[in-house]
Order: sequence, then structure tokens, then C-alpha cells
Amino acid sequence: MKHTMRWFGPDDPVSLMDIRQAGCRGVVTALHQIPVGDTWQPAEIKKRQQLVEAGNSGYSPLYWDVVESLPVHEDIKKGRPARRIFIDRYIQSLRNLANSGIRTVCYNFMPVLDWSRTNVSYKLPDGSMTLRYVLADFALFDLYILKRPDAEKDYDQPTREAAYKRWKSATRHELARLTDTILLGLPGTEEKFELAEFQGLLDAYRDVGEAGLRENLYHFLQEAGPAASEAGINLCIHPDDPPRPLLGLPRVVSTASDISRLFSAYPHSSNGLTFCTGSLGVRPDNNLPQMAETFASRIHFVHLRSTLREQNPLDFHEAPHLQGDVDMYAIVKTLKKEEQRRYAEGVQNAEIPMRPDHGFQMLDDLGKTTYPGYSAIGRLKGLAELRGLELAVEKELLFQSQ
Ligand code: DNO
Repeated sequence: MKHTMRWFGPDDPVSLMDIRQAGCRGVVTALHQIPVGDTWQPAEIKKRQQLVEAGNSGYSPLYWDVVESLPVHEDIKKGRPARRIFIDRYIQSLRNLANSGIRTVCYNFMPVLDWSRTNVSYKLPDGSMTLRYVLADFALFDLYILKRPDAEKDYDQPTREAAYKRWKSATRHELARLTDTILLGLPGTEEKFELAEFQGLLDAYRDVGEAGLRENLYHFLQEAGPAASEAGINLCIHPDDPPRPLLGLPRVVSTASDISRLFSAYPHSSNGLTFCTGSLGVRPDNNLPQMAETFASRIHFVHLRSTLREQNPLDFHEAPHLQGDVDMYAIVKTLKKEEQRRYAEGVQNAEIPMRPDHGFQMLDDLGKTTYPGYSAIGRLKGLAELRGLELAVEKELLFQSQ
């Protein structure tokens, strides 16, 4: 696998030098400064490429390998008439990226929110910090802070009771922190949603529903897919995180069946997947090793990370990369076999870009402010472990083939 790291751009406290020292060559980045829905112009793309390549001096030269993300405008997700304009711009951005030599583009189709957690600094007994999602805290926000109409029916009695208890005992500071965490804007931005406008954003999906969101995703793929294929771009959709509906919003990229359906909407290999083990692995009914095998030929980008379901199986926190509920060995083995198949068949760019997804905040990073999940040392630790696993799997496969 090609080892890559995410870089949020010039304002990222983790530097390109850090990424170089981690032993990566591929950089995963995006033009976060461009408003969602605007075209990524060739000059802006070039500028970022030059920035990434600026410090290159022989050993471990860096290059912009993967776009994460080229965000999809909400009007496309909602199927509004204006989607025509935004899809055209999206296609233009894809062409501009392809002309600059960038061929892997990650995106997601989660309405309003990207990934969601209830705590981005959950302290573990050893003092390191990780990301956590507790359903009762989410319900607390939904029922007592946002006060979303009809929210009650989305939670069972024990969750509602737990949410009420937590709400009664929480301090103002704790409630403010929870609100801020849930309203975090898109990754790579400092922006947050405002509580007052948030309900309006959710309401706009009331008439879309699950079937509508699926239709809109398939429409997007049928329009943008052929342009991607023609330009030689691999689109890779990122699954929902967590993989279930939130705040009354539908989510349609959470299970194996969701993924099969979106592949059939435009059955070309450029309509692919970001195999994010941390997102998909939260659901016990997602059999990850099996999904990796089923979808292997359509996996164009990999996020490796593990989660651990807690006593209430709807709660989880992010675990060390090789621990938790994800069978990382089985997954890495399937991905390595897929690479071998691609090599054998002479597929161009047979190596699959992989990044260690998230990492604990630990050691010297504890005092620093970084994007949640994206401090340097925790990700480096994850990457180091994954590289070791990969090497062992490689040797095992070699041994088996002799
Ligand atoms: C979180 C990330 C996601 C991902 C987007 C892709 O850490 O994995 O925010 O970048 O969903 O569109």
C-alpha cells in the first residue's frame, strides 16, 4: 500500500516535514479554503501542489496523491434544481484535478454533518486522549439543547432516561462543550454551525427522506461518474460516520447493501469506495473482512483505524489501530492480495493509497491544538504498527506462494 497522511494545508499544525519524517510520500489534502460548490481552478490546484512539493530534496519526496475531500454541495444531496450547476462545477473540478495528475478523489454524501462524535478529548487511563461517541450524550443534545421536534421517537426509553439524567447533572460548561463538539463544521475548517441555523439545515431534508437521498446520490454518480471515468479519476465515496441515521437525517452509505446499490447505479470501476474501517466497523452487522473481499476491486483509497464498542453497543470510542473490533490482519491481507491481483493484471497504479486514520492525542501532542483525531504522534504510531502488520502479511503471502 502507498503510505499517505492527511494534511489540512498551510494552517495545519502538523507540517509537511512531519509527514516526510513519518516515511510517507503521498499527501492527502484538499482546498479547504474554497467554498463548497465552487470550482477548483487549475491555478489553485497548482499552488497547492507546489506547496506540497516545495521542501522536496531527494529522500522521500512528497506529492499530492489523494483529494480528501472534494465536497458535494447540499443542493446535490437535496436534489434541488440548482444541482445542475453544482454537478457541472464538480465535473470541471474533476477535470482540472486530472489535468494536474491527481486521480483519486474522496467525497461523502452525509447530509449537513460530516463525521460526528460527542467527545473529541476522551481521556484514557494512560493519559492519552481519543474520540468517543455516546448515544445518550447525543440524545441529550438533540432533546434538550437543539430541542428538535419529534426527536423523542428516535430514542428508546433507556436512552431518553440516560439523556435526561445527564442533562440534569451536566454543568453549563459541559453542555457548551458537547454542543460545540457536535456542531463542528467540516474537517479542515475552524467553522462551526450555529445552533440557531442548525435546525433549519435539518428541516431542509424533511422532504428528501432516505429514498430521496439515495436517488440523489445515484443521480450524482450517473452524471459525474462518466466524466470521472473519461478523465481517469477514481471517485471514492467515504462511508457514513457513524454508520446510521442521526438527528432525523437519512444516511445511505453505511452497509454492504448500501455500497452494492451505489455501485450498481453507475457500474464502472471509477465509481469506487474509500474503505474506512473505523466508520464501517462501528456496526456489528458490518462484516469488514467480507466487505473488503467483496468490494476489493472498487477500493481506491483506504482509511485504517479501529473502534471499540462499549458496554452499550451503540457507544464507541476509537481504539489503537490494531486493537478494538476491527480485524485489521484480515483486512490488510485482503488488500495486499488485491494489490497482487492488480499487479498481475497490469493495472496502472496498482498500489492502493492508505492512510492511518486518526490517532490518539499523546506524548508531546497533549498540550497542542490540532484538528481532532489528526495530531502527529498518534497517527505516526498507528502508521508504524500498520506498516509492521503489512510487512508480515507480505512475507506470509510470499511464503504461501512458494
Ligand atoms: C474524518 C474523515 C472524514 C472524511 C470525509 C470524507 O476524520 O475521515 O471527515 O474526510 O468524510 O469526505
